[in-house]
Amino acid sequence: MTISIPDDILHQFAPADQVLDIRLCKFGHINGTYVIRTRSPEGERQFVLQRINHHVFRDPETLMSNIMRVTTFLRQKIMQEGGDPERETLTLIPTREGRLYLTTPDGDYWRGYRFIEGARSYMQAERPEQLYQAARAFGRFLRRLDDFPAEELHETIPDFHHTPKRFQALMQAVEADPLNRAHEVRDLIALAQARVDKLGWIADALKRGELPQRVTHNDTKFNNVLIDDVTGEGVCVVDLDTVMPGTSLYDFGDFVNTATSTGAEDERDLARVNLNLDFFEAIARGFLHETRDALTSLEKEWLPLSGWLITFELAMRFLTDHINGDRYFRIHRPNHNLDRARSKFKLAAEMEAHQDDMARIVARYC
Ligand code: ADP
Ligand code: GN1
Ligand code: MG
Repeated sequence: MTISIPDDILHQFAPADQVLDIRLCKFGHINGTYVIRTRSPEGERQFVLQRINHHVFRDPETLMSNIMRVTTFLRQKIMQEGGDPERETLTLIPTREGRLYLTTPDGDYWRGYRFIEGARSYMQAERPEQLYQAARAFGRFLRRLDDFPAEELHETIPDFHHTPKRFQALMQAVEADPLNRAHEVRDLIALAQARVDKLGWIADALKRGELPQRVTHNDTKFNNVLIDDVTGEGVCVVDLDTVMPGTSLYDFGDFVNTATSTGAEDERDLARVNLNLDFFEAIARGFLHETRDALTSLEKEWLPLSGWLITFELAMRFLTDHINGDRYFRIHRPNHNLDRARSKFKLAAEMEAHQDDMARIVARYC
């Protein structure tokens, strides 16, 4: 399929006559990501062009200001540590007019990033070592932002990981039931209702000030880390739209959620969806390698359960979107969000059954 992007958009980031080809990157569920290859007198190069989903991110301007501040801060930190700021953090490419992003007359928002060469992301891990490296990258991201004033960042999606509010949103969807889908998913709704008392512990502890507020990534999916082709290290954390105040438990929990299943996120054969404890161990080892000295004892104590909570939360989010008519997550087939929800509820059940194993593993690396 030939992809075309209007010249007036491309032109803001590269002269249109230098564009060799455009590839669509299919990894994400939210934004539209394209890799543009160009040829100029200086040679061939690539850059990333992204259309920000402004239905999901309602205030792109403050979002972009978060990203600018965080990447500038990271660049300094990386240089102090003797690292390579061109590869270890994202770099925004300003528009020809010197802006951080482009707004089109139809109300779309576009931004450019330097392409990080010699690295790529993967949908699913093949070996525990890859997860160890990716977990280290997310842990390093958290550690490097330890002294960034979290309260100065905007909340790009309010209450993003507020699990009880995610439950309420599910109940509202069931109540409204615009496509008459709720009766087909009664079993899943009942699963969520049966655990309503177990959903608030992180939100409540944050409110009471028992957990430190940190700058967190909040979307720590395995494919949001670029893995170096040669060294295998997690070289750069990408997808910074949800970087905002949060807790380390969101980032650890979400990574466990996206990376420990033996099946795909949308696997229909639930017999294939089990918890891979070797993968979990690699994640705990990598994350704690970077964050052990920074985390409080309560954060460490709750790490094992955070995986369950964020998995359960995502299961409810997929189910909510299915009932609402697939308005949030991009789908590629009918009932896609329902398949994702079933797979996530199964993974969460596996985590419930293996809590003791997970706690034993985390304790080994604390
Ligand atoms: P989404 O919000 O849709 O998930 P991402 O920002 O995660 O979008 O981008 C989608 C994919 O594009 C990433 O998983 C990664 O593989 C790739 N990617 C993003 N930014 C870069 C970059 N600067 N260099 C190389 N690859 C990138
Ligand atoms: C979305 O954008 P992407 O694909 O990296 C979602 C995450 C979910 C994830 C599930 C902003 O992430 O919260 O965990 O899908 N991002 C947003 O695959 O909602
Ligand atoms: Mg992504």
